[in-house]
Amino acid sequence: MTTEIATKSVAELEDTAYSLRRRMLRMAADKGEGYIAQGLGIADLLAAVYFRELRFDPQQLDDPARDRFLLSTGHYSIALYAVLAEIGVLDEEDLATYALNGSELPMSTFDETPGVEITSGSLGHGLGQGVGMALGLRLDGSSARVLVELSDGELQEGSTWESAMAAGGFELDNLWAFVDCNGIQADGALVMPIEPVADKWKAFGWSAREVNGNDMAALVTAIDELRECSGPKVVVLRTTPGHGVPTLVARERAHFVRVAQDEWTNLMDELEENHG
Ligand SMILES: Cc1ncc(C[n+]2csc(CCOP(=O)(O)OP(=O)(O)O)c2C)c(N)n1
Repeated sequence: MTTEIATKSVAELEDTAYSLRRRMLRMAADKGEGYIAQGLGIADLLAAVYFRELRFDPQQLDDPARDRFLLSTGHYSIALYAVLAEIGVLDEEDLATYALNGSELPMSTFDETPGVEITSGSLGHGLGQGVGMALGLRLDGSSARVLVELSDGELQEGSTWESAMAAGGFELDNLWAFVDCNGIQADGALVMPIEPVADKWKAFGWSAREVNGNDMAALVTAIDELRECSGPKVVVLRTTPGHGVPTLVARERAHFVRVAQDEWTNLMDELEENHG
């Protein structure tokens, strides 16, 4: 039995995204490092997905009728753990073990962690897995949907476009993609030119919207509009790595953040100061 987990207003979702960012900063501070900039960038997406779109019961994680959220970018795990704690699937104490040896919360996601649908880390596979799940669900006559997060870096991988073509060709109404276009990859800016992103998805038969992924009202509107469309749907999110924490936004190399212990307190102060 699936449930609508919650339907929050834009203002409430903004507060939820702030709460997710606080949790992420605490996790990174405990560990002393992490992929925090990307996590802060997609906090708004995770708040909107988990508190407005995804139909599933956190008490029944194996329910075959649940909507699935796949985080293709395994290294963004810190963001997924934050939202899983927010909905009560993970405990507060679990979060303090982020990326420690032997932890249930590895730095790249593992499907044995409660609430985590796929193991990731090797990029470029999430959309293909999503297509397979969406096809399987359709064959089973299920109304469950598959929502896949992926990154702009993954748009440089052929497997992503093979999957996009298959989804368009099979007219998968039950498949969504959310592309985090944060403009960075491991060593700085994106290596390959990927624009025009939305037009490429449309060419493969997807309905597409492009929004500022850190503007909750715009994000929610895009999702609402796409829900009415048939076939696969994609939201191209222009996000800012480190959103909410100016020092991280200004940081030239934000792919992996490691700072001194007292500096984490300053980053948390900045997040609080910037919360309207
Ligand atoms: C198939 C594959 N190639 C390379 C890597 C190494 N790697 C880890 S994160 C990363 C950056 C990828 O960029 P993007 O997916 O856009 O993520 P972001 O820059 O937002 O962290 C790379 C290349 C990987 N994990 N998987």
